[in-house]
Amino acid sequence: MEMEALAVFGGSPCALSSSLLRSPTADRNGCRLSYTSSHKLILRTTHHNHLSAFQTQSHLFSNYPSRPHAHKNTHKSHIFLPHLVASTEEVEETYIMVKPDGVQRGLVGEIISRFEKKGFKLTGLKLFQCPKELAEEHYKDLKSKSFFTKLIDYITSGPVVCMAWEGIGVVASARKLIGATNPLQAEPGTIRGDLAVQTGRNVVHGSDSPENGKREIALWFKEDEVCQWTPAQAPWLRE
Ligand code: IDP
Ligand code: MG
Repeated sequence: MEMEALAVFGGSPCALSSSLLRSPTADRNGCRLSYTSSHKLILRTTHHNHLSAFQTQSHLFSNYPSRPHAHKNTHKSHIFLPHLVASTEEVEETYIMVKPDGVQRGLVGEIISRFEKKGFKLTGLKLFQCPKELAEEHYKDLKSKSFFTKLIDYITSGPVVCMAWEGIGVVASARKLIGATNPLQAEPGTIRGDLAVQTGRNVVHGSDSPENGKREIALWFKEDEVCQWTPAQAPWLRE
């Protein structure tokens, strides 16, 4: 559920089988993939800007460290969301995935459209049959949950649509567009609120922190599959 997602923010290194990632080395956006002597690929996240589990009320308003392509304005303003703090200044990346039920139900266009219309920038897109090992790595923080096996079966049951999106505050905003984990509790107007009924068939995934956005994009995309470009509408979206 959304509160659980907040508690798992962190930058712990993860190991994954070399068969999962066809690019032998990749290094983008602070995530480095490298082989060890045992032919494992190691993903190391060097960025530490994240939304940590909040200990005190003062943590409800976070200040992300600047990124090279962040907006120049030095005044940092933030907006408070129920479970995430969205920066109104920092350009972030998030991994969005249409799950197999979304693909089977013909909802791919509808889901992409929600993020496009909002004004975020698509930087990566592919239809992909997810191997079991990758699904387990992606959801490793849920390994102890009773539904873990069912979740892996679900995610690998058919093709998914993998997407990388970029924009100011995109991580928290995408979570708002997606809605609550349980679609029956998701607000109307959100993707899950409008298009799904069950937690186990909730049609879409969205990263739960900027750090996990980077981690997940590096996990699901090869370096050359992510495209940097400038949308023609950019000046009409940002002052
Ligand atoms: P999130 O997708 O809203 O971030 P998480 O708690 O991170 O929610 O759970 C990941 C995914 O695991 C959910 O989207 C859903 O597909 C599945 N899931 C979570 N809780 C349950 C459950 O209680 N039963 C079955 N599946 C679940
Ligand atoms: Mg989650």
